[in-house]
Amino acid sequence: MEASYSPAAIERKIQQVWDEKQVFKAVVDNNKEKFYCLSMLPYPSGALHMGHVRNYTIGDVISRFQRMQGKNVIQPIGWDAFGMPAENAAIQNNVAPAKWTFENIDYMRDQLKLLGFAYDWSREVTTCKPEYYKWEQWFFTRLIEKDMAYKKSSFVNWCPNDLTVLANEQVHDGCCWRCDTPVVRKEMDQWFVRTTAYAEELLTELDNLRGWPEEVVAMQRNWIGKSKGVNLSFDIKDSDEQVEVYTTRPDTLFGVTYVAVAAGHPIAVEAAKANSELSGFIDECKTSTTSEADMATMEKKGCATGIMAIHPLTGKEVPVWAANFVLMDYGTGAVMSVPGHDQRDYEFAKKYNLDITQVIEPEQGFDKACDLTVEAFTEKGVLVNSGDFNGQSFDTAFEAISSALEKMGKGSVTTNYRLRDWGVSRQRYWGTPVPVVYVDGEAKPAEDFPIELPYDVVFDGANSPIKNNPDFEQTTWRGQPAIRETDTFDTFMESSWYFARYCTPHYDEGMLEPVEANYWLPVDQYIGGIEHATMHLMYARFFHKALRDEGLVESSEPFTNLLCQGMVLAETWYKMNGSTRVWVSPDDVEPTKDDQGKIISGVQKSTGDALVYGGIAKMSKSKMNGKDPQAAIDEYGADTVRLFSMFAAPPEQTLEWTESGVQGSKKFLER
Ligand code: L3U
Repeated sequence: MEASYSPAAIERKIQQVWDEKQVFKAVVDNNKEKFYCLSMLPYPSGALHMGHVRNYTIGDVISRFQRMQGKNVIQPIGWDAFGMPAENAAIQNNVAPAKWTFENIDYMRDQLKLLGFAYDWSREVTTCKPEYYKWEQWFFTRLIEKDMAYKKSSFVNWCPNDLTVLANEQVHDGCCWRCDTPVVRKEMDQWFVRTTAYAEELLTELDNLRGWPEEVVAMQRNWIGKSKGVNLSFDIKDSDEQVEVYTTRPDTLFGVTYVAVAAGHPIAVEAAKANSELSGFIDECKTSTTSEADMATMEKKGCATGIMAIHPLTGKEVPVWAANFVLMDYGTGAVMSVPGHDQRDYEFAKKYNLDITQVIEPEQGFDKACDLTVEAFTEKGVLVNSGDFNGQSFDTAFEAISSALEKMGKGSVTTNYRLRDWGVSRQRYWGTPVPVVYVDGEAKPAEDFPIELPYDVVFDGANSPIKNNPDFEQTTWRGQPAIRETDTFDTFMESSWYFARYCTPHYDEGMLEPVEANYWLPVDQYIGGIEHATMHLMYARFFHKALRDEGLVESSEPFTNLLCQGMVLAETWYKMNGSTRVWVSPDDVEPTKDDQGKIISGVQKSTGDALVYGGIAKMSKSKMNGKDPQAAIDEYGADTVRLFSMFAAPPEQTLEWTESGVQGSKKFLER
């Protein structure tokens, strides 16, 4: 019968053989070397994107190559299944996040199978299942016990639309990265993981990551941001108080003309009691951003506190200003301002008419002059206007000035990192419940795992259904009544250790079975997008070290080699509707090309409308230029899609999706 030869029937047959034989399950032969190949696990967003296809095809080809080299290979896959998209879908379409997530997983799993990737499905991990996250909860309580996790009240970036905190990196131009709502500052209790305890190790081991792209290593180094500097204090006039500041440029100390403190600094807050202008300014700062990128570009504003600080070396008085670009939870919440040699301080001084003093001059032969009527001179050079230190170079002056401060008991040399502790609390529902209970208001690490997130919930607007919910909140701890924490973890928690769990996915005596885990780890080849160069890859490196220090793994780094695949691009086309561009799918375009094959114009097939060519861009929903992998598979078959993904560009570079290119791949296969 014809039906039995239909593509769907053949697919089913292949599927069946696949499921029964589990041909790609890793069988360990002790005489062989191991190879752990891992592509970043997907969010179950609904359907595969071409970017996934590319990422996973690269991983599949590497695995196959290693298998053919005779190695024991594992190539696992799973689902990064918690997070806000499931909740937003729930709020919009009235479907429970769990149902939405599991249905998406089923659909996307079928798509991965259709593409013929040789995953070991027996290792599939789904991070929203209690059998997975209960170990994360257990581990977090271990971190609390070791003082590697703690609760602290702090100012956070708050998205009033999503009702949750955002990491600095999730704030783009002062707005939420997901919904574009302006972010506000809010003070609240948060759970933190002490990533800074590993700052030095995270930095030094970058030198050993020779199999990582240099670009990613540089981004990590920059994120850790180690600097050597001096902590010093300014006495406050007519008071016993002092202001502590940190500087990497003690050589410019004689150029300090004011001290800038955060709006929340105790000195500013105290002074504001008798100063309504200052208290108004402090209130205004409470609603502005804390993102570093935004700090750099936003308008610098300040307000004089009326307080004078005393320069530790010259004894001169300098005014103390409250400024919106200084953050209370960053360093000491105060900076010494050297407008002659720092551009931000310069702009602030110009705006508020504060003194600008030159204390550094360019070294002889240096190609840049110092002209303080135009801008600050920020290079290192030779000291001037600096008393006994005149004529000294940066290094000499660093030593001399810091030891002078040390002798007076007014300063000390310290190392500082830009890296912050990782705030892991989210106020949303669809995440791992933070495993903490409160007994008479006191936080206690939970003792029974999992603390299950109820799957069956009803949404009331954007509020988390486990908040103000007695069924979830009320519990006991060692026989006493207790209240559960209702915050959940940042989803980066789950993706920080999934690669380890894949080694022993069904082990139920502990988080990891050490023999298996140590056999497979570290991952030999990791493949994923450059968008994870800092947060995910830093958190995973941190977690691996924390797992090591818990005695669960022996290695110190999780990923030996890293490949960041390039973007998938496609043509964009639009027509004008008044002054707005209406994007049209490239599939619906009949282009006209010149002799060289260059696109000149195009016509929309479905309407006959004239179109404008918008160039090549990353596939995106907004530009309508995403090619649905499913449509491509249906049209050309999985082999063609895979072949094209691998051969149209080197893995690290951008790949331009063109129908003619794909047709060429198909012809090649047919031959
Ligand atoms: N779940 C996370 C994630 O990014 C990964 C954790 C390890 C934190 C690639 C694209 C992406 C990533 C162009 C896309 C992998 C979509 C999974 C995905 N990808 N493009 N999940 O589902 O490259 O870089 O978003 O390596 O449009 O596919 O992506 S994910």
